[in-house]
Amino acid sequence: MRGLAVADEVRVALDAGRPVVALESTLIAHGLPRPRNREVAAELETLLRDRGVTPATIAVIDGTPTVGLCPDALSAIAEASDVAKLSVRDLPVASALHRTGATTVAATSLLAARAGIRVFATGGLGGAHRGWADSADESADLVTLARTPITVICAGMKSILDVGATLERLETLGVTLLGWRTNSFPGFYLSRTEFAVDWRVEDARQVAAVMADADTLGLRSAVVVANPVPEAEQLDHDLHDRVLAEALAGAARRGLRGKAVTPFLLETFHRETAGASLETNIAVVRNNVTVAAGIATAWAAEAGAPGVSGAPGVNGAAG
Ligand code: PSU
Ligand code: MN
Repeated sequence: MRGLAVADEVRVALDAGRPVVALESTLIAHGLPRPRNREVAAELETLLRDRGVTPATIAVIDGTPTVGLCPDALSAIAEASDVAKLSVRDLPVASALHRTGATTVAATSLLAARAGIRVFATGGLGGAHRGWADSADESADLVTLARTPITVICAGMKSILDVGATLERLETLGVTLLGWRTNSFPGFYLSRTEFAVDWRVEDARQVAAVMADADTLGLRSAVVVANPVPEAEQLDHDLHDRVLAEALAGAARRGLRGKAVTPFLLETFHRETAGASLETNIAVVRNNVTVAAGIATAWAAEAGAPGVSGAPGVNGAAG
């Protein structure tokens, strides 16, 4: 793989021990409809800058894994109709064939960690799909989080997945799970699910302390911070349940497989809720980015002066 390109402002911030938050591009290219996606991409970066945090949106541009996109690159990812969806296994191909693509939670986590970034905000994680026992459809997000030292702030995972099975897999894989001011695992469009979280944190300093102690213990796995969308912004429960049934039936009818499944389900949701799920989705991401800004700031304070950053033996740093 050719070298990672790290934007100057990101490199400068990391070297100075200032807070940086990674952002994902599949969410932009395949998770949100055009042209709203481009506006949201810019808004998320502004939310971070307003809090004194440097944004690092990650994608592969003409074959170069890029950490921190310039406005043109962000537009290319948001506006082109044929942007590839890149998980970890796709990265060397996109690189070798000089392709442009958006990175999933898995690929974004890997590239962020390589660049020395420890905090990443997204909407929802990929996970075990409903019917996973037959289809074996489990997102590579899970195994990647098992071996990548990054803190991911998300609103859980969408109910298009088998949430219970995904939580079991996260436990098996040794991914640390924290509820952000909640005892209930959040349900992305909905603020709560029937599932409990074992550990609840109240503030960013507690998360930074968990990260520091994970490093001290030599763990190389991710910390997932599950942050519920505020109740006032969640999707109507009945609408949610009806559209979910329709979306799942539609995917089954079309016999969708592999990486086409998640974008199809998301698009169906946005269409069938007449945009209500889109507004909730955007609220979810904004909310996660805001919490991530606080955690990155606490982490910068925890990790201390430049040169003693907590990133433990991350291999193949930018070059
Ligand atoms: N969940 C969402 N929105 C998304 C995704 C997940 O609520 O856009 C994207 C993320 O990039 C995630 C990817 O990493 O889908 C998972 O895809 P798959 O299930 O094909 O691994
Ligand atoms: Mn899949």
